[in-house]
Amino acid sequence: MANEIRTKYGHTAKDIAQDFAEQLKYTLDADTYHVDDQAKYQAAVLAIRDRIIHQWDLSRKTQRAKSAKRVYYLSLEFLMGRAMTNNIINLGIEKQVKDAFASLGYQFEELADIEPDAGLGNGGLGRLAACFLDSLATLELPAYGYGIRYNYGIFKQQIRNGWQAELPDNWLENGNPWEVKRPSIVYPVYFGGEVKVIRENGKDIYKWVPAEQVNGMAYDTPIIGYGGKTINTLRLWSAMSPAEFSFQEFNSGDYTEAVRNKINAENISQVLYPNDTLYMGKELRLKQQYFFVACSVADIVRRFKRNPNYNWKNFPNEAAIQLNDTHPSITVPELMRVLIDLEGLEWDEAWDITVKTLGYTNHTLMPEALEKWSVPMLGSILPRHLQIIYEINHRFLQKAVAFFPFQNDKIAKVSIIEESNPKMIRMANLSIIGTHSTNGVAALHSELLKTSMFPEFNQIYPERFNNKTNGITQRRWLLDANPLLAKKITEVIGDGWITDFSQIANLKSYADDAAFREDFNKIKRSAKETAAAFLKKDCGIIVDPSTLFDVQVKRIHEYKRQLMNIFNVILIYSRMKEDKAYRESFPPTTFLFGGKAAPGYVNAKLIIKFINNVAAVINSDPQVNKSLQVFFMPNYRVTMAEKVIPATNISEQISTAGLEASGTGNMKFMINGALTMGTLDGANVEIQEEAGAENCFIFGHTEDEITALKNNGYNPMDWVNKDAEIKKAVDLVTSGHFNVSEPNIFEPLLRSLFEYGDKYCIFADLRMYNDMHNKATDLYKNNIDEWNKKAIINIASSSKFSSDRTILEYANEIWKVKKCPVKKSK
Ligand code: DL6
Repeated sequence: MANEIRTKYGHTAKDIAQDFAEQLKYTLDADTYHVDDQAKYQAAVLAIRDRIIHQWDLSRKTQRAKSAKRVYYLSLEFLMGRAMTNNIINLGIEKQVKDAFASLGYQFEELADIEPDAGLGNGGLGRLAACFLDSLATLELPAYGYGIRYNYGIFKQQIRNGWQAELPDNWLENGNPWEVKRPSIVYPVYFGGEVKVIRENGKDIYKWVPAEQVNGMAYDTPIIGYGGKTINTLRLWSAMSPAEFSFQEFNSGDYTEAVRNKINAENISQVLYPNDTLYMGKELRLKQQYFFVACSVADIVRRFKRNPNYNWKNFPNEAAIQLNDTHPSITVPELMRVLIDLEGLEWDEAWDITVKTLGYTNHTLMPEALEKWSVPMLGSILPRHLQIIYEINHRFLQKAVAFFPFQNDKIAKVSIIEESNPKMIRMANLSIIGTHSTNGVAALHSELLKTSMFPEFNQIYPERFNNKTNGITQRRWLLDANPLLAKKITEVIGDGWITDFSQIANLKSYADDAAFREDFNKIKRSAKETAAAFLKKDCGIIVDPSTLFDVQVKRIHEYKRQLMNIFNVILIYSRMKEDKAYRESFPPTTFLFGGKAAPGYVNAKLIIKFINNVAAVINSDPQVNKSLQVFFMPNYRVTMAEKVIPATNISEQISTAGLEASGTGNMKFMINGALTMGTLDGANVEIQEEAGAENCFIFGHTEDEITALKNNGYNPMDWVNKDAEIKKAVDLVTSGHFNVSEPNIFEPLLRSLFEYGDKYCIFADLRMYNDMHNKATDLYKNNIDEWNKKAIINIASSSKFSSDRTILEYANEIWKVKKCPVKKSK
């Protein structure tokens, strides 16, 4: 038996090829001759998955045997992308797998290309969660990611006549061979009904009598640490109707009601909400949040209670629960409910446990993104939780009054309840009050949380506020996404950087090595060719790999200022049209834009249309199109990022200072040797600190200056009128030059700029931006060697931006969790 297992799950190319053939034949009932691509892909995944299962099981058993404290990362979003290449790299079987498929006449890359992106997230917050899972497993920290198994991930974006159209992302259409369904791990989740108070032994007992039940079933995805030792779990919950309920109705003849209830229940995990920075207040969204929180808390409690000698006092020593933004913040009253109503603890003890167990990460400085739930709605869906929230608030306000005597304005600000009509529950306030740690995601952001967003809370709980600058995993974003650069780096500094990114600093001396710079140049060129081939196949865009690649990829949002970027392109275009010398001296450049707009965000969608219209005019103008090309790449996603980022020369990070919490795209570009064109916002500040100001192109008003500008009555027209070139560009736009056959379509954008005061201060920064951009293109054109030197210095200075560093800080300072090494089985 043991021999049989070793043969089947061995790691040689031959073992893998044999397993692949068996999966095709016995699991999928296909054979190597009559087989479609989907079956090939499924069999490939299953053959790889077979090599994960044993170590995965061993990881769980080891963590359990050692009673290790576990991290539970609760997130409504996990933007995982594809798993295939990443998994075989982390397992250390990349070569064997590739050889195995080659021996069968298949190209590994073609199989890998069949995998759909797991797009269960909107952008930064969801992708951060994915990077964190990779780091947790690689650092051998026992961890679970908990979220929702949406049937539909982030929509697919098509561009039709320049406009964004949204298509459903049915990513589970062909099943998901990576995941393991756990039919035995199912929890009931209740909604609605009422709370009865029963007096027992002189004590009030609260009994929630719900009106509705939904079940949550676990689906597990392995998260493989690099080296394949620790394999953690991403556990996603799928909503199901509880059979007993619908059967009752079915049997009593109410078939339609039974079906309706089933559909309502399953709706909960149907689709990811496609908004990242706008809180919508939808009932289904609240149900999603509670659904996954209730299942996750029940699962964590079940695991804790497996120890027959459990003692609730130890709960915070065994579990650290991190709330990824306020989306899972209903955990605060849910844990209190479980401890008090189900486990019989007293309030004070339950509160102590709750606060010690939970940590909260804030990801935004945009007021419109702060979640607030109306009291009547929350009360009708979660009546017991509303009671608990009121009690938390009551007790908290007694404390707050001592800090702010006779300062009702401050008390009103820190209250969990906003006294509006209807009253609203502020989830950020609840999160700060109900957890022991509130962190921002970059130094500037964390500072602004303390000084401008939550100063009163900082006065009450100064010890709770801290910073954890974001990071990205170098394994996906360099080793996997940029294999040639990764190989070159390993050649000169060894492969230690893969798991210890501080070693990337050893690359610094190579910035002075002419041969290395030359190699870097070739690698960048090759990455551009790869990106060009990808874009051609993926969306029919033809880019010229010999040009400078200037890239802005991220969600489309006014504060991220894609509009300022395209205005800069228009400045370049109009100058080229008039100035032959400039036209001839400008290095041929391809401006690439990518990103999704929230479907209901009218101005963001108009920005996409505007970029496309400007692109159409420029790309078809023979006077400029040799040197200037502009493209909007449809359906930007993790897989596209993996191709485009390694190919980039200029990384556009140009948000209005004080508004981007951190950014993580900025870090991905940096480790791939792009130079940052950016404002002093989010983690750009730290990128500049690490790389040195001379190796970045930083421009624009600082956060303080933006505040002062606004306080002094900022008027964009003043800035336009004092700059003839900008004025000309604005006139070109307002004259309809980019929408000749579509009169007035850009009116709303122009109104937002000139009638409603250019909220994001585009025209205050545009001149500095254009000047800095010209400086960058000049350098690229006139001294590519110096450019490459700066690029290498950037890579060598990027050690801080590894999510390994971020996770170690969370682990040591917030979670207090330790490594739990798992022995690697053969
Ligand atoms: O922390 C991850 C990421 C940051 O890098 C971005 O700067 C920030 O915009 C993003 N926030 C969100 C939306 N958050 N909310 N609410 O995605 O988080």
